[in-house]
Amino acid sequence: MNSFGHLFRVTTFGESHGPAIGCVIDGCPPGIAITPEEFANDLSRRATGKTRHTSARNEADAVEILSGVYEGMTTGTPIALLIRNTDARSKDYANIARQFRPGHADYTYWQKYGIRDPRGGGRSSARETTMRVAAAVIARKWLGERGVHVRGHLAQIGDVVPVGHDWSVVEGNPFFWPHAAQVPELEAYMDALRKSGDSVGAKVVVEADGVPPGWGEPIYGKLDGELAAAMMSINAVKGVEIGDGFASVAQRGTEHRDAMSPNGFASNHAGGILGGISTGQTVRVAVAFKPTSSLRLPAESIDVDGNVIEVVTTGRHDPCVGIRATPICEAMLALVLIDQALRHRAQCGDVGPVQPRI
Ligand code: EPS
Repeated sequence: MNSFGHLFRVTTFGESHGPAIGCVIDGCPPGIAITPEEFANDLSRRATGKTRHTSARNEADAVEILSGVYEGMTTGTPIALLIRNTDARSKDYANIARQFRPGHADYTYWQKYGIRDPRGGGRSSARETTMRVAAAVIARKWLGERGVHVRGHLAQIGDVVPVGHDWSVVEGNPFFWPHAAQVPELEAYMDALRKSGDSVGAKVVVEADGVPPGWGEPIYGKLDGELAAAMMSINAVKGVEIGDGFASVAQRGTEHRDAMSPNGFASNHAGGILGGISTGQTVRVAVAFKPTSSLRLPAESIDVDGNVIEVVTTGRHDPCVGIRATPICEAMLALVLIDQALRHRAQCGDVGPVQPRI
């Protein structure tokens, strides 16, 4: 399955070291103004090669719009976006083409298909997430015109957590970190980690403001259910929380419930979703990323013939893939929201900022 969404349906294709990656967006509303240049900012936020803390692969990530846009406007027909791969170094993967990296999808791809493209992780590479971010640029424009805005930040690297929170500093450092005073500490942490050859996990928090009450299907298409599936579809994700998430386990009902008054809710433990439907509050999602599995530190493993081997991964890899995951999680949040908004409009007829029905 390489398609995502019901009405705003995104299909991605391509491998890390193939000639190109791309997507087709079907069901996009007509009349959204869009130019190739508008993709650059979000794609650059996600890209490798921008700082020493991510993989050194340096892709231009230039978007070609092949269809669905006429005179700078979406036409309602399928939108095809293409990005050519220009900086793949497939020789880095020659030694491990028949080996499995512990913790990597190359083992399960092999078990499932009996064949895999080992170059750059093939289809399992984070390279694929480029197209989700590209598709979400269009989704975010449509949502923005309706007062819905998505943003995110890194909320943990290893055991380091933010000790302050200021949205205005998030875009000003390479970690999407919400507390500027900690950035030198993170730089030193990542430099030491990279030197050691090891990797580390991370947590991303994304939020959507301006979501009106009512988006989400009550049973099988719950907004939180689709958000969990969307976030879990990102490479290296091992956990998703909505609102207070796993902290809810230790809470009492009197603490967790969000009191209501004519002025709105007094708190937001629910993360903006009740019964699978948006409440009108901020939708809040936290996403856990595992440590990257491509390591130059030797590990015991097997090859495709079942022989015991010692695997060493050379080449360019992220020591913490979560560092550039904030734009990807934002993209998935936006893609779920536009799809749910269109479904809500199809069934209930209203979309956009509405007054809570209380
Ligand atoms: C990746 C390995 C690296 C990363 C890549 C993801 O690729 P390569 O080994 O070809 O240099 O750079 O990520 C991207 C290129 C991207 O755009 O996200 C991996 O092992 O998943």
